[in-house]
Amino acid sequence: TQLEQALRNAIIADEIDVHFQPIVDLCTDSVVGFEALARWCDADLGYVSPALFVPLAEERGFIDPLSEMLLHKAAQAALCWPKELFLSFNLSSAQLTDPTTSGRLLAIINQVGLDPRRLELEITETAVMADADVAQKIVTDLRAAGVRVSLDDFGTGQSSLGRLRDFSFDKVKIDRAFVSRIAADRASEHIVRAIVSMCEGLELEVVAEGIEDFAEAVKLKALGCGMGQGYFYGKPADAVATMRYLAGRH
Ligand code: G
Ligand code: G
Ligand code: MN
Ligand code: NA
Repeated sequence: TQLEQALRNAIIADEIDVHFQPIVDLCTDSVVGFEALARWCDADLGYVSPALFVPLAEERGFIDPLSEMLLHKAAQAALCWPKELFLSFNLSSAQLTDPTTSGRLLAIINQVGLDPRRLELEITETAVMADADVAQKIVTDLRAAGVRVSLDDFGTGQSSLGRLRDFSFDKVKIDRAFVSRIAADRASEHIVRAIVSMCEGLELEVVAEGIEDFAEAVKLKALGCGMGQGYFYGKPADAVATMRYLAGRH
């Protein structure tokens, strides 16, 4: 297809960029890390969402070169940030079905010189389910190297609770579907309260995604949620704008 060819060309020409969205400590309001998000603006097609081109790359078998190129760029950008800030990077389902993934990702950050303890990988419940044994091995290998692993889009997939029991995660990211309704809807508030309490017991960190206004931030903080992310704190921005954002907060 036209899109597939354009994407292949963009990868070869190194035209896929990576943007960064701040993740903050809700108690202190300070930035603790950034999530890397792929961005592609094609000359002919215009802006193409990663929600479209990431699954396409997976389906056509070139997610590895794409993801590795993005991690390389993201890790290089993270080297310029204060050392205490982490880089959170999304992995897709296909990457979690290949046991060589962990070694290749570790080789990239090693080559760039990023401390593995500053890297966090986001995986979804759906991705874990594709091949649970292989995914388990990848997660174990990464964590043994000091990389942290978070369960992304929590609450929207299937059998989330079983995953928390069987897998060793470091962090849970509450899907913005709950956050966006937290001020208006009691059910979402109860669900978030329960997730936060469960994570406390399991000794997992919690991030609320998609915080868009002050009221949501206040509510999540009151519910004991440790970290937050969303347009209220900052939209995804390129590496240069991210450095400016950091300078502006000091
Ligand atoms: O930024 P947002 O529209 O920007 O992202 C849409 C979706 O694409 C999200 O689910 C996000 O996790 C995913 N995504 C963004 N960048 C990457 C990436 O580098 N790798 C993978 N696997 N998913 C990504
Ligand atoms: O699936 P994942 O959580 O990785 O995707 C993150 C997605 O959420 C990206 O598309 C990102 O641009 C988007 N996003 C981040 N913050 C907000 C927000 O406050 N509101 C909305 N609507 N989307 C957000
Ligand atoms: Mn994510
Ligand atoms: Na998410």
